[in-house]
Amino acid sequence: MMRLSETALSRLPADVERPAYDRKAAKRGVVHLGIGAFHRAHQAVYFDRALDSGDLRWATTGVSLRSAAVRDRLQPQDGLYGVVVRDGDAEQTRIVGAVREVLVATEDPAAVIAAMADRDTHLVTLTITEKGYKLDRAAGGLLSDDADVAADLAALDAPRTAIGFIVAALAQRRARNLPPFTAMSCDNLPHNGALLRAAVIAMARAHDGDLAEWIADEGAFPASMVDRIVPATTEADIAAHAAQLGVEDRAMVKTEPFTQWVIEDRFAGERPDFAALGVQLTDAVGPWEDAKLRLLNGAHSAIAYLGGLAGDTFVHEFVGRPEGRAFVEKLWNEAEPTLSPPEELDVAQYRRDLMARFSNPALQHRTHQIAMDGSQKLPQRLIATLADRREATQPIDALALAVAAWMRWQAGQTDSGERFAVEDPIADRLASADGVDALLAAIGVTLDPGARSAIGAWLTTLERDGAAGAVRTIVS
Ligand code: CS2
Repeated sequence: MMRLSETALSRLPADVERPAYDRKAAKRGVVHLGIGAFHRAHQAVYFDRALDSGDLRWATTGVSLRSAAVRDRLQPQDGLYGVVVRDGDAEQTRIVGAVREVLVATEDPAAVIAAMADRDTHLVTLTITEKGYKLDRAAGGLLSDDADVAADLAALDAPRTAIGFIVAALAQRRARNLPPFTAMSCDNLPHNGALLRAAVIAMARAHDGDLAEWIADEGAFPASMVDRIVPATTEADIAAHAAQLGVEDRAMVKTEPFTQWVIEDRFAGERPDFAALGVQLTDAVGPWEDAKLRLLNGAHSAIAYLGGLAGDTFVHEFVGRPEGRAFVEKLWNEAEPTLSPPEELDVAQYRRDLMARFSNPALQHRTHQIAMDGSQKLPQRLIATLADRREATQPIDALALAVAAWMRWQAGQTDSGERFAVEDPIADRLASADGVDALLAAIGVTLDPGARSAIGAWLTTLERDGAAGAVRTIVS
């Protein structure tokens, strides 16, 4: 079968949306670090719409920090790929043209720095996942015992971390009298803008105090909240997509209709007309971020561990059971009072929409995918909520069960005895941590004795009755 490419575009079925602009005339204005499925289904679609609107400054250079897999899929396709939006039985495909090229940082770090230091590059966006920031959550600052951080602190000719690349490129821009680009984290971390800024300034300071000061004064690190559910693409998805398109697209992504991007209105220079693209610009991203992390992501992680232990392959299976839905509602009842939601956010409606999004059977969002990297996710998704409730002397039943399920997950075995590998950057440390206190300590968390014993009690129930039993108990 023919591969998707510029020349194959004319063969696609008429109802497949495609770039309406002249791709060759588009200039690169964005470098994106971490070009995984999420970027392709989210930010790249916004930049594609900006190009479609006639503003040709926003083509993207994607960067893979480690693997060549995405480059090897996109390059033979001239950077083109399909975003397949699935909603129950309905499906709509858009071919995105915003990605001009993909660079693999380990192969050619100088090319990555050059792209970022180019005068036409105004935005550097990041989806490098929580662990990519290399932050020591317990002690604060950069991870001092990380080999890549140590290498970048010593020299930046061939950076290994995203933070190192940003500093190296900003140094070049400063040397050439160019303004800094705007660096925008699009990862699910609270205060992601401030975190990125602090990490970049700390790395810069290790090399050049004046550079660090220039970045602090002139740089811009807006916080942003991104939301779209993008499950990993499977071979079956690629085959179904090929049958529909009549050409093969090995870089496709599948997603839901919903998409949201809230950005702190703080830029160092040019930007697309974000408001016209449906992006919300605001002074305060924090309240949006908290609502999303604590309601969407908190429930996601709880579903991943409880559902995964009970044998659910997909999220929609868990919320397809009345007790699964009741559990999620209970978790939200606990989380909601800890929020100070933005005025524009109708939380009751948001919860109804979330439940509908989780229930979308066509997404096939795997519990094991969400379960990954729990040590990086738990603190902001569940632990902070739990700590806030303890502080306010409010009960923590569902939150405690969710945290206990994460702990039970570390044994690497479902309730029916099926073994699986725990995927986490500190998997070894978690495997050897025994009991509630040791597991909390491993992720840099301290909780009061009452909270710890509530978690411990649910851990005992999970061991005795399994996740399905524990969920039945908590909602009865
Ligand atoms: C999920 C998120 O994998 C996960 O941890 O909770 O990727 C989630 O799908 C997105 O944040 C939705 O915007």
